[in-house]
Amino acid sequence: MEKLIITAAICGAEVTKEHNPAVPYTVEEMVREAKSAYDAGAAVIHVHVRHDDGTPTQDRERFRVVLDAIKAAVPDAILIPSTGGATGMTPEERLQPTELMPEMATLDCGTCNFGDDIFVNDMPTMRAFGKRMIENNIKPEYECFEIGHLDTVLDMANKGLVPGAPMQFNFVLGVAGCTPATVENLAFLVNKIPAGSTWTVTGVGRGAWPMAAAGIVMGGNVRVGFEDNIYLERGRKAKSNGELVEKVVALAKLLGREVATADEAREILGLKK
Ligand code: KMH
Ligand code: ZN
Repeated sequence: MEKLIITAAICGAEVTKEHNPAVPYTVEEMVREAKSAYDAGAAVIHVHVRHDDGTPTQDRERFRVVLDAIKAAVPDAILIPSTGGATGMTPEERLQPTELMPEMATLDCGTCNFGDDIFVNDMPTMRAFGKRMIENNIKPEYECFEIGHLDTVLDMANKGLVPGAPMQFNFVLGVAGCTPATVENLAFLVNKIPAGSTWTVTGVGRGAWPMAAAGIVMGGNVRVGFEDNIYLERGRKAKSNGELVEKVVALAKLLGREVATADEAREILGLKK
């Protein structure tokens, strides 16, 4: 089995300091959380940005400042800015971080319920995001929240509408209103991806730890972080993203899987030229 790539989704767009006071908003807090995750063993940092008051934004200049500050603190880490942003944002708003030419960015693979909201990724939106990533030579992380999202993006890849092989998928399971975080659902998805692809699993809420264990033993990769889950265990909040990553590292050790450095992760993801 390849080494395990751990991604830390350090802040997301929805979780707040009311949920967990360690959720980062400011540039300094973002750097603190990215560094805690990297030092604990994360090779990849998935980045959303906020204004200092916690409001989510996709502002290009805010992304520039945050990404530069994280790069200065952890130069090796692979940074994956979000093009998902928060529900209700326009496609144009969401695309702003792609203007900064990141090596990777998320590409969300279909519309779905998102708690009480709807996360809109209709076909014109997805075609525009695919075109932008082809033009700017950005490797997408294809985020699938629902089973049908995978078929949608595979069809687009066949038609050359999004970047093709080798594809990196992130199966985000357990969002309220979407495909539940079960091993059965994960196995169904993993069995459908093209040979040579890589994949990560993200379990949301109470799905976080079962999905982390499944990702480790099934040969995939694992995402954790405050975007998805704020608890180390029932009733015990994590004090940092680093604590969540440490738990994945401990699980991997128990289960006999080695953890990839950022350099090794770049190789596995095909980012090395
Ligand atoms: N905040 C969610 C509505 C992504 O980063 O690409 C979407 C999201 C996906 O987090
Ligand atoms: Zn995200």
